Amino acid sequence: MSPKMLAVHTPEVAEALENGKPVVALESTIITHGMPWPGNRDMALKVEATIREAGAVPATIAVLNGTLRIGLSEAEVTELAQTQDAMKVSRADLAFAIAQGRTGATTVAATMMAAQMAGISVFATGGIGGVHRGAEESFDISADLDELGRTPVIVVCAGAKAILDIEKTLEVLETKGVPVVAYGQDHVPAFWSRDSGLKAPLRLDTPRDIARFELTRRLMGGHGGMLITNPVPTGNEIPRERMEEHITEALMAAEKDNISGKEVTPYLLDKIFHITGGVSLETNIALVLNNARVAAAIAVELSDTAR
Ligand code: PSU
Ligand code: MN
Repeated sequence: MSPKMLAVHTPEVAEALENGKPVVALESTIITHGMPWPGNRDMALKVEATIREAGAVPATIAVLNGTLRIGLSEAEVTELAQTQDAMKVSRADLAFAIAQGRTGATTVAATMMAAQMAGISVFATGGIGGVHRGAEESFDISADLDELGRTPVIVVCAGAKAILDIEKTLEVLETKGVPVVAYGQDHVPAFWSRDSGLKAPLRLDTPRDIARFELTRRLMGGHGGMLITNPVPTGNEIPRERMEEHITEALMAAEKDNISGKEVTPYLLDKIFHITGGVSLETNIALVLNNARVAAAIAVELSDTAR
């Protein structure tokens, strides 16, 4: 079986890929484990619409009943958004979910794998996984970082969440040779906030510059992923100091409840959603839409330049 036969594309995505049109991959863990219903479905559909408006084709990726799907219909997005027991599928679980006929939502790592198999080079999400606070004890470091080191896909995010140790996350990315680019500013954004207080290793200001950088990397061969960190729009920002208080509260609750492994990120996100009375969700949706726009613009530039 060839890798292409493992995946089923929607006609829209298949046509776009065949004709070299811009395509943007989207993950699905953000739908099943990152946001509550029905905001999760609204977000997923709005992100797709935003990418179409920007002249690219969205491809939401998930495993449905054992089939790796590159692109979902509106009905499938709606159903997945309501699925309570979807697996959270990362690199370690992707083949398992397919072989076992399971339904699962892909993390950044698994979505990058699927995007590469499908020939999609740009991917938009909210936040990536990273090095958790206290990782020197727990060893909790997301497989997303390893994937960025090995799989040549451009990931557009709003930074790593401040529930993580952003400084250590940047160190690991540097070790793995992943370019971390701040989009339009000097500092790395921190998801809900525009500034993590940390200077970004690299800065680029236009989708064209990012496309040029990527094409140069391709000429060198054997490169992995690239991380574009795009700050949340000013009007939707939650200031860093306020976020820090909420995060401390959520982390204490996680420790009290003995949360570990894959449950950590969804648990913290849910806690923060409740602590902020839902404001964190509005911010989350705004930044994902913003990332979708930038990712689509990069995909458009890449397909123009590659022609
Ligand atoms: N960060 C978010 N929302 C999310 C995730 C991260 O703000 O939904 C999800 C992404 O799918 C990411 C995954 O790839 O969590 C990382 O999980 P882990 O730390 O278990 O690798
Ligand atoms: Mn983890």
